[in-house]
Amino acid sequence: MEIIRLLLELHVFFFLCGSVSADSTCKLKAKFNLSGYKNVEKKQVVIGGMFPVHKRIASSDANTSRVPVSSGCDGFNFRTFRWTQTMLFAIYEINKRTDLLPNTDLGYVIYDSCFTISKAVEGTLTYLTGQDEAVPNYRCGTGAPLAALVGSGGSDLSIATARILGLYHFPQVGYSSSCSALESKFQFPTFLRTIPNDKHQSTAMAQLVLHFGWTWVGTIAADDDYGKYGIKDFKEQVEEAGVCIAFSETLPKVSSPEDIRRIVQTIVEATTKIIVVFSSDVDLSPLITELLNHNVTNRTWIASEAWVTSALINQPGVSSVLGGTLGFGIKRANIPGLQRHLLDLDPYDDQLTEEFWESVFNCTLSYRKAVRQAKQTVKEVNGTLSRAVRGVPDGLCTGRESLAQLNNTYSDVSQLRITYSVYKAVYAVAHALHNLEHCEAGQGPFNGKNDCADITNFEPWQLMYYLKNVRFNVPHTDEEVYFDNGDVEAFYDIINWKVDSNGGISYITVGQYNGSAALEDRMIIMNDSIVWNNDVLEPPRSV
Ligand code: TCR
Repeated sequence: MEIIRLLLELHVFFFLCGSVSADSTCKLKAKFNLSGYKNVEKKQVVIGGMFPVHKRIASSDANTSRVPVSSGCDGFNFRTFRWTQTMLFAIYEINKRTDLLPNTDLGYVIYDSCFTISKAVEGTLTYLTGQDEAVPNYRCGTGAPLAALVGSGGSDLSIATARILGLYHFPQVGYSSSCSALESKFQFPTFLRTIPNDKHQSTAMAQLVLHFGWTWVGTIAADDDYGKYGIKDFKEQVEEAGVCIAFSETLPKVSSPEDIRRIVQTIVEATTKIIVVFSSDVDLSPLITELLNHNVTNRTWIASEAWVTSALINQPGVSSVLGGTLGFGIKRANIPGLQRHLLDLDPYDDQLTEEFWESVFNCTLSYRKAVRQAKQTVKEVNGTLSRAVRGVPDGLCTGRESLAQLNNTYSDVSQLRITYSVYKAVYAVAHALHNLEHCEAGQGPFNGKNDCADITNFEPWQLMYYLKNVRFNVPHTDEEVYFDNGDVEAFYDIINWKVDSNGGISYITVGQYNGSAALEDRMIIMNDSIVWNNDVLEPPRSV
């Protein structure tokens, strides 16, 4: 029982917080010296990260007669685990550099938000307090300073965490929270992001619809801030231009087969063949499965960025339903060295990596667990224990399996978009810290005698100043990043799903959208390169 409790708790503190150091009053323990070099003189700063590595929290029993525990999580997401590893990769890179933070090592502490607001809030409180119990307004007295939080995943999670962090003037850099509501600096004073604000994407979608002269469209939104605001902004703009909305559906957040069946019914009965979907891939995938079961073809889908290149949606067989999809993707990049880093993963690094390994290879790393499972199956089969389980049990893995041979979205580096955004977020924090560290006394920005901050003991609002004003070029791509009221430039690729000869789908870039260009120059689209559903070359008509 104790072990189960411990395991459940570790989900939140999976990387480092679980390893409580006995010798210190501060329970938060970060991993340092990632670069491998020994430099005892180096100062240390911790960056927090939050990623939705699991897709949901496990349903808890409603038993109130025993001590409640934090819920466990289910559904390992390989794509978001790649984002997590990218944060580590960026930190490795930075720690190796001699021109960026040469005298300071970055450590990290990472939380799994399990795609759930309550977990994100729990992680934020833990992060702020450095305690297992969530007591805000307490920071580790002795430990290295906490710099900023990179996260927390979806907009609904970031809205929750940014409200708490804002209270403590603590900076947060979002890599995938794109909802327009987060632009309000009045409500979210310390939130910045490296993903463009969705108001541009909604405008781009509206322009796309008007470009093709579609007059009837159906909309589907996820039941969260991302879906609701995205579709609302889209609707306002198309309706103003005279387009009619044939139906507006909302995808359920918790599994609900009836709701999904109802949405399929609506789609089948509607006369419009154009459907705009603002949703994450996780929330959309049950609908796609059901549409496949009902063989609902001959529709043109307009995809928001969160599912446009998702392997969770682009499963074998979907081409009949989703071929010809048009959607928006944020800037893509190649990050040299990242794939090597992803493949060189050590399964025993931490609890989450172990879980990743076990789900990817469908095995267990623990000899004991394998024996226990084998016993269980034997028992189920013939009611008695056999000797067979005494040898090497089935399903045990060695930890030396090769990731390279798998065709897993985790190590697929062909569509690094949110991944690239994570990379930029970590670099933004590092550059801000660098500028903070290299402030010259007498020329610093702060009022009072100490016009510079001290990297070994700074206040969160002092780092916020530097983050707001940061301007840097991203390694390998040379893209210039800076924040304008917390937002970055809105640049999108317009992506078309083309069915190839073997029935698979390839993503073809058929245009671009630049939110900061003059109105008439914003969208460039190559009409002739677009392949529509059922391979026709003419855009569908919406009636
Ligand atoms: N913004 C969404 C979440 C999200 C996402 C993704 C989730 C985006 N892109 C890709 C999974 C995969 C963009 C939000 O909630 O703001």
